[in-house]
Amino acid sequence: MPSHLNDLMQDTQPGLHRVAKLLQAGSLQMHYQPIFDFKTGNVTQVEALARLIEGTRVLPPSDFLPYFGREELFELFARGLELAVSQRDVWLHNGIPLRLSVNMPSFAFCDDRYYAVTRDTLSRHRCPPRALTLEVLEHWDVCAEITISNNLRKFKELGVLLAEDDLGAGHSGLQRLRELPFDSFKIDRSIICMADSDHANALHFVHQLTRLGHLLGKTVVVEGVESSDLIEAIRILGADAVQGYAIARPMPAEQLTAWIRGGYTNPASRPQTILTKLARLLILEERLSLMSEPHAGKPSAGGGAQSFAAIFSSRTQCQKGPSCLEDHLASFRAGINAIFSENHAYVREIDVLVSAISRHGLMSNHYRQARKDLTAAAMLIEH
Ligand code: G
Ligand code: MN
Repeated sequence: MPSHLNDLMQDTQPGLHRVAKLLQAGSLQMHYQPIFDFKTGNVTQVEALARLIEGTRVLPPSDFLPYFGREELFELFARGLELAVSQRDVWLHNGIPLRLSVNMPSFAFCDDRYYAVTRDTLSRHRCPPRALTLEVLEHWDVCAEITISNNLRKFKELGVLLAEDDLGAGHSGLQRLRELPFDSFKIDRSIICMADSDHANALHFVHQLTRLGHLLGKTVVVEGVESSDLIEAIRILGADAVQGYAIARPMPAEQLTAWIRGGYTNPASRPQTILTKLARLLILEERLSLMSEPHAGKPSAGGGAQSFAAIFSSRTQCQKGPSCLEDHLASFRAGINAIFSENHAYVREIDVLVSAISRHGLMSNHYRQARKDLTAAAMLIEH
């Protein structure tokens, strides 16, 4: 064995022993993070997240998951589910009905024990299966495709909901989303990371992934949301729910009870910022683009202005020829004015933006640059 592997084994064995003992000794505690549902304007669901208690320390999953093998992971799931489902009972008796999300490794679909323990835990607590969402993170290639889909079907028949977790990160890809009957997916926080300055890019992902999810009949949750204006932007873009520090961090059950009782103010009533303006602009773009489908996005080969105008006027419902384009652009401009209305500060940028559309189309670099300039101007004024 190479020496670095030898070192690793020596390092991980005591680690495994320590955390596995904690798990067996009942030191598992679940923390709960609220998921805010836009439709009801309430927290209707919480994600249960595992913590191991070691003395006064609360160990997060990153401190123990790397040491766990199949057996420990199953134990963690079984115990965690039991704790979460019992806690749901307690909340229910206290007049707080909450649905649960529990994380489950994808190889659960090739290990019958996961199905059995889920069925038994739910029935022991008389918990309706639809009150439980199992969030599945992909580490596939663990067993045959056929085994995965058969087992997945068993969970579906039981009636629990299935979510693809961390969509867009690591192994959580679009192929599985297309193939497997997930009820929902969670857009990974890396997708909405606002560290780079191209906010439009992040919002495009949320918007289009949400549209994709809805077209496929799935519910879309955005996770890792760290600011309240981003919550509002995500609402504008049409996602169903959000989760993240901007709402609340994961917390122990009693704390969550108090937090819910304290009442959570609807984040949709926050002031408008550049992110919410940008989200509204993306919706306007979408509308304009649908008016000119299927060609509006294509950069024009010849004279840009003419081709974009021609596309509009060639639409059968467009009786008025080129003036139809003018009508659409006028209402687009009115929409932008309403979004960026403060003291007419952006007249020049808005002019450039609208003319970039009529001359080069919505998907052109000219338009993207004009949108960047408008955003930059708006940010300057905001700060
Ligand atoms: O990937 P999963 O759905 O299991 O996400 C839950 C994890 O993400 C938890 O470990 C939680 O602590 C973490 N988390 C939750 N909200 C946020 C957030 O707003 N920002 C960051 N960086 N992490 C978060
Ligand atoms: Mn999860």
